[in-house]
Amino acid sequence: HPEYQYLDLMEHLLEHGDRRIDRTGVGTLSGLGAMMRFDLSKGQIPIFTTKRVYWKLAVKEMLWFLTGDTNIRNLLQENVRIWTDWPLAKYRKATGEDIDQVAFEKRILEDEAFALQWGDLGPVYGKQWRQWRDAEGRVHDQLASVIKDLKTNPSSRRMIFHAWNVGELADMALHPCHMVYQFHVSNISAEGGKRPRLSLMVFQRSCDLFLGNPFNVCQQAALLAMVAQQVDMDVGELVWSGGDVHLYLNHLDAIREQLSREPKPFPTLRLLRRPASIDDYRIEDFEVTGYEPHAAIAAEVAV
Ligand code: UFP
Repeated sequence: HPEYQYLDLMEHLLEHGDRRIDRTGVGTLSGLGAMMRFDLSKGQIPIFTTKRVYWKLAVKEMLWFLTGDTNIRNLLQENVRIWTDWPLAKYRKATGEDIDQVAFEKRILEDEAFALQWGDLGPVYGKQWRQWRDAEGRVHDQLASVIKDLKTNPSSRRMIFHAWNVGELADMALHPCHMVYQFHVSNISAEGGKRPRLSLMVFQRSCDLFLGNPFNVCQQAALLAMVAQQVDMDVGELVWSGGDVHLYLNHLDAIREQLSREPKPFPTLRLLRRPASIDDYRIEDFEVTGYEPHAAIAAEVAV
């Protein structure tokens, strides 16, 4: 079962990970360099099954990246709360006010001026993907360029979008974790005849394997499915690669529990509609069937 790539990586780090301090102060078991490959050509989506993954949240986050937005307000409107920690910490530090997360989110939703001042994450993923500003002030829609290349020059080895904009890192709530996306098309021999097949490789420089990775691979697979649909190609493989892959020390019991479970088959993803462009997808377009995971396992995010 392909999920063993994930479980084996966590098990390896439990046994051999380097126990070290990290930015958050929680501490990790860490290693450098990992790869997982998921063959998605039969319509599967890698939503891990050894604990319940809230895949709609992950796909909604991906749809939010695609809009180019960087404020948590639109995420909260979709009931996605995974980015609140950072602006909340910033707000508490700046004002000294001991506001709880629910009250902060309520204010972001109800008060647009407050959201503008306190809800923005800086130039994170969406900004870089859709509006990368270069030294001359020109704005680049990297995702649109990739889609154009896929349609006109699919053998290109330059179909990349990238979020590590060095000059803007200091203004981002969190430096990009999944930072490089590279597309690749197979079945494009000169003889033709076969339908081209689109694959995606992602490089993620830093990965919280227990909480972050299940989200990341399923949203990346969703992106691959959307782009393939837009360029009329079949879906091939998702190749996920990680730099600093780590287990937070406060997740270890939860991870041991997860490792004791047997994976079940991956579910199937179907896009119910063919939107006019990559900008027009909605969460209702994603139909996932056959997802029967083990129970969820809760754990704290390191901020
Ligand atoms: N992280 C992920 N996936 C993500 C994301 C963050 O695993 O999509 F945004 C984790 C990785 C790391 C932390 O544990 O968040 C980021 O911290 P740092 O910037 O110090 O690597």
